[in-house]
Amino acid sequence: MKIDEVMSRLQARHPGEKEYLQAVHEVLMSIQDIYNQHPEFEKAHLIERLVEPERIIIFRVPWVDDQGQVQVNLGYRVQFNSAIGPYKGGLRFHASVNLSILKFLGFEQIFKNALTTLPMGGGKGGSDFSPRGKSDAEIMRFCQAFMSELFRYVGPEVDVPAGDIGVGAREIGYLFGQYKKLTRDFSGVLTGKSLEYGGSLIRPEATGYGGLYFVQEMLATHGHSLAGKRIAISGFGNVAWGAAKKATQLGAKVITISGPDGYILDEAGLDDQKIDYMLELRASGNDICQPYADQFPGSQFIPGRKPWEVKCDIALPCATQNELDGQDAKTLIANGCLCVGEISNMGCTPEAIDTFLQDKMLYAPGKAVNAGGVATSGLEMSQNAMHLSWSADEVDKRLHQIMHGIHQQCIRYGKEADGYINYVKGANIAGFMKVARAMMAQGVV
Ligand code: 2IT
Repeated sequence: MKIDEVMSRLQARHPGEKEYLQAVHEVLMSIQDIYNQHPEFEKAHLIERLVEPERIIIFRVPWVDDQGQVQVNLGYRVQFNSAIGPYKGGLRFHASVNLSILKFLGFEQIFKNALTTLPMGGGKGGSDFSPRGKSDAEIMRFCQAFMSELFRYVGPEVDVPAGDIGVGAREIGYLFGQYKKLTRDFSGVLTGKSLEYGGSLIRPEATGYGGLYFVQEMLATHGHSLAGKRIAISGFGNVAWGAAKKATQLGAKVITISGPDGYILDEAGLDDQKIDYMLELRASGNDICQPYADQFPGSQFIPGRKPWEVKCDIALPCATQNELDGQDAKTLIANGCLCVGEISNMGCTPEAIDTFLQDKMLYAPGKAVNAGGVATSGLEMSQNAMHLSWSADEVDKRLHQIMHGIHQQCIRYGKEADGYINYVKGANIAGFMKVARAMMAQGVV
């Protein structure tokens, strides 16, 4: 494989899709050595097939707002790879959504899902619809309009969407209701459902919890634990909430959260009350920093800046792609940061990743660290298929085991001659090898 040739062909075919090209480039860099040891992959043009989605569905989503005006959004589902199971991955509703974003997310999802060991292919979807500032009734009408088209292409053994940014339990409920009405089929077609109709305990917490279980394992390789560590978290949504909750339970001190308007520095650390308040902030659909600072005197709102300038032991990006850049990486290192666990998808820019790897920093990428979310979705699918539900303890135990397994796979494929664990390489190779073998077994399809 010649990476430059693959990339220039891809660039010519998909000009301007920069997040997608970024995600592909990172994986190709990691796998090139092992790929070149398998001439049968090259002969089967495996890479050329892997980098193109099996199918992309794009549709218009017309809906009527509270003023009676007709609105038109775009809806997408990228069915990227089904070599190891039905397409699986979230739906993102955010003004920034476009094909490049969903293709990068879908591509990452293939390897992440492979790492979980559960039978799930990779997919992603969403819309440029922004739930921010919309009424509950508008959100319901939008979700119904979105599913009125999507229902033809999904199903419990075909493609199982879930939440992502802008899609939580409320949206999943409206999407599920419309799917059931149209198909007369009550099935596990979506995950992230509420408990009463087939959801799994621990799914809301799972991305953050799994992230912290993984970070615990990373720290242990250097003889450290979470107790007493200062943690900088970005974001304020479901992922940041779960991460803050588990970090605090494990004895660490979470000193920042952030929103689009800046970040909160709370030197006293988040406690149960503050963590519960994060849920209210998220549900409000407003900016979060000023209300938090007003609610908890002693905390500081630092407008227009990112939390990576704060002196911390551990940094956990929990917001969105490319939220931590090369300069942020240098600042973290200069401030003595020990460990960066990416809980957002592709939270670090390529420059930031290079900086961490050159510095032999404890750094692990989203597709390993945040895989607990989709893994627990996989456990929700299992429970739905068996028509039963597991206790919180049972789900949490399985999640813990899965995260441990992912960490082991990263060591197996990522440990370098000097003992440094390159988690980027480890996660990419482990995920890729499983998918590659499945694709080889299934022929040219
Ligand atoms: O990025 C992700 O892994 C998710 N948004 C969760 C996907 C899922 O199917 O639970």
